[in-house]
Amino acid sequence: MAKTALVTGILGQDGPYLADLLIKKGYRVFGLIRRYSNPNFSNLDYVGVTNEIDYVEGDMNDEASLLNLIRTLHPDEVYNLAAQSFVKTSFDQAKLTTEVNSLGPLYLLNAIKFFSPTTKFYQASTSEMFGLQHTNGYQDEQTPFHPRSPYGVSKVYAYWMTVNYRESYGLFTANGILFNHESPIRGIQFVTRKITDGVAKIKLGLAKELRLGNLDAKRDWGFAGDYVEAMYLMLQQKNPDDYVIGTGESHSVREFVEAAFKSIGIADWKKYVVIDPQFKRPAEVPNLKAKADKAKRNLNWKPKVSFEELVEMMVKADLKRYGSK
Ligand code: NAP
Ligand code: G4F
Repeated sequence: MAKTALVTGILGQDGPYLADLLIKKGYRVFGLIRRYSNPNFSNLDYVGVTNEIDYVEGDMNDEASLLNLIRTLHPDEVYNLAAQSFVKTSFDQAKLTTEVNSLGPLYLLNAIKFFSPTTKFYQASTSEMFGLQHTNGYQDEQTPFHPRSPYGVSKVYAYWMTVNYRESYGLFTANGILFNHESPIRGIQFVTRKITDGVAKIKLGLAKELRLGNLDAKRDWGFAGDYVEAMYLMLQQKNPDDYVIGTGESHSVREFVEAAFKSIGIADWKKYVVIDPQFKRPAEVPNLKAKADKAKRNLNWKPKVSFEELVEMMVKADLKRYGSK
């Protein structure tokens, strides 16, 4: 019989890439969607899996809907990707962020504990949990947490609950501590997609400027398609564990801007970029750089797409969206 997986956050960025991978591996994929008058399937359409998923309705804020899904589906694997995932918004909507990102995973863990204890659980943890902390300039599984936003704090809670349910009840639960990963279907608010979309518009004469916040922040950016493989691999191991996933390369927002403009033949990007304080945060995470040696060793995982390839892929996709050949 085909293995089954419940994927929350199916309409986001990672959900479609993960669904595609699981379907190719022969899984039946159940995708959790909230109740919408008009759900947006454009990311699933982009990846080409819209019609291959069984959609189930529920909400991370609604415990009963999650309990009922686990009770009735008994999935082999649950990938909890749903979140209020935009860091800047979490400063203004801290309670909502906490409910979705902290209590949502707790509801799923309880549902598994009570109704389906053999279900394996993946929690989408994040490098934002490290915040200011680093170990000789990088972050790995041993680096302590010092979150710098309500988003980061909410994810630390879910991280430890995931560990705690493994230690307390023997559940197969794993945290993927993923560093920033991007793609042509990255949400438009996130800085990479905002830049590639802006650059495409400038190239096509549809915009004159690109307004950004802190250009000095550094991130370890990889390709989402590579990262969902790591999620899958974590649930295929003999023993559950937590893994840092990233490229080991760090670039500033300024470098991303430079590379994106360069890819359309513009060297003097400063003419187009305006610094706008509204895009700065009350507290910043200055520098993220992964040391993913454990994932390489135990999961045999490594990223395939380079920083330059990622920037080019995203700019090209945005140019295509606006109709450029
Ligand atoms: P994303 O594009 O923002 O997608 C998040 C998804 O969560 C959306 O589909 C959204 O549904 C869903 N969601 C939000 N609130 C919900 C609720 N109350 N009930 C049910 N679903 C809800 O995020 P992503 O980039 O794919 O990231 C996936 C996960 O990895 C997130 O948990 C994120 O925090 C974490 N993460 C991401 C990165 C990264 O760089 N991308 C790095 C580390 C960790 P709607 O479509 O209905 O709004
Ligand atoms: O693209 P961002 O909004 O991503 P951020 O805050 O790093 O969070 C993302 O990655 C996390 C993993 O580390 C995930 F957990 C999280 O869910 C999300 O996917 O911002 C990146 C950097 C920040 O330092 C920000 O201050 O870019 C800087 N930035 C500069 N100007 C901007 C802008 N960010 C945004 N969104 N918009 C700007 O105009």
